[in-house]
Amino acid sequence: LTEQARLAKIQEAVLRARLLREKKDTSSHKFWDTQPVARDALQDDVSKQLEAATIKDEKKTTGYIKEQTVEEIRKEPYPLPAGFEWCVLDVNNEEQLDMMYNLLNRNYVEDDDNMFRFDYSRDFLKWAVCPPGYKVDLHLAVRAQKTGKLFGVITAIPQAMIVDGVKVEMVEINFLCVHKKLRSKRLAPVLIKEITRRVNLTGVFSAVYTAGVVLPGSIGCARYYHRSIQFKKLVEVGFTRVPNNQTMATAVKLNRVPAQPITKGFRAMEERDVVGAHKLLMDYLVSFKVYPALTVDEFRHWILPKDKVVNSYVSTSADGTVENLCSFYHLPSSCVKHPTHSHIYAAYSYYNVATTVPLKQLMNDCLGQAKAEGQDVFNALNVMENDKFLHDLRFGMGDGNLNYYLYNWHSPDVQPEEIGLVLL
Ligand code: MYA
Repeated sequence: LTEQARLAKIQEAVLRARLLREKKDTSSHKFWDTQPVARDALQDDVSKQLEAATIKDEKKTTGYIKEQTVEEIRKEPYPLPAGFEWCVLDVNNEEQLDMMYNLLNRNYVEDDDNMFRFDYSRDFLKWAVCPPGYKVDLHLAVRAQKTGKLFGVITAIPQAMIVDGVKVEMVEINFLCVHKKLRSKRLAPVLIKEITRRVNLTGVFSAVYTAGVVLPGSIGCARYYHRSIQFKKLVEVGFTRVPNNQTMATAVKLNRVPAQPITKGFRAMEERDVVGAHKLLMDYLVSFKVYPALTVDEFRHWILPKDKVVNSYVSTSADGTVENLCSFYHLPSSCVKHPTHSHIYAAYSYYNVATTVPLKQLMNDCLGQAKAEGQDVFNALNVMENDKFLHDLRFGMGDGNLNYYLYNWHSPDVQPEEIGLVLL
């Protein structure tokens, strides 16, 4: 590097560091401080930042934070508090699926005002935790020894990731949940340590996950945006409000979506599209810093339409080449306190690639389909190229951030538009 280029790089690194500082967590964490996740080495002293940036520039920024072998991994499960035991959940067994569903339905993620709580459907849970190569042993739960009642859960599924051009075998962690009655008793760290041990025994040492909370190990932070579809209902449940300069009638009108798709040949994706759509997506994802290395089978599992779970649409050229792809998954939230509305039906933007029409047009068609599928709102993160349509298609910025994390893998910090990954 020339001296000038080197200085420019350092200045950029310092600026990024400053911007990231607000988002990063520098407080002490009894559990996380013991784990192999990226530390936030940001310091107030600018000269130290410069030094750190210079060192970082020369240091390799990829690889394991802690090198391990399967032989070194503890063979026995971690101990649980008296009265509790480990179990695994076979979600293909209706009774066990029900147990998982009920724990999450009553105890999983809520908004800051505790008005809404995620209500992942049973079919969704089955889909989410059983991709090709899944292991029942990694659908881990804690139950009461006497009653068999579930008090905690955490899941891991296999997923190779590409991070800054390097392919890494990882797992995706999701559905960490502790029953409300057992909160703040340090059960979460035990669940995390035990799933880590089990994953390590399969020869995998890194993981990817997202969370609303800010913890050590974050590599980037995205924001949720919301597009009202059933505006009136969303006002009734307190999800949104009529803007000061609008009436209900104008707001409803402004939030209309196309009744018919504009994109020529737009239709639901089918098995015959899988190979072509997989190529289209993987060719597209290459331009991002973090994305899943999906095999054709994994792609088929994640994207082919499944009633009330995932919808996907394509358009093709005359010879059947898939040219455009858009998709969303279904994640309703229970309205915790509302007397009449039980749920908000929400579609979440998944993977979208537009090559022959503007992305904005494709996503507008996608909004129309979401409405036809009974959705009240369409949510999207500002990841990938989503910024290209959020404003024009009337998405409003939400108040929730979603932090992206890597466990035991060095990664550069990524901006939302450098992230090519949507977790469920
Ligand atoms: S994100 C969804 C998380 N779930 C919810 O938000 C549901 C509602 N909340 C709950 O059920 C509980 O509040 C949970 C914490 C279970 C979240 N990720 O037991 P505690 C740390 C990681 O006393 P509780 C998702 O599913 C916290 O900083 N750590 O607390 C991805 C503190 O540590 P430290 C978290 O409130 C999950 C410690 O836990 C989270 O009773 C990825 C306190 O424990 C969180 N979301 O229970 C998990 N929230 O003192 C990591 C709190 O150090 C996977 N904490 O600050 C890592 C990779 C593992 C595999 C590796 C393989 C190689």
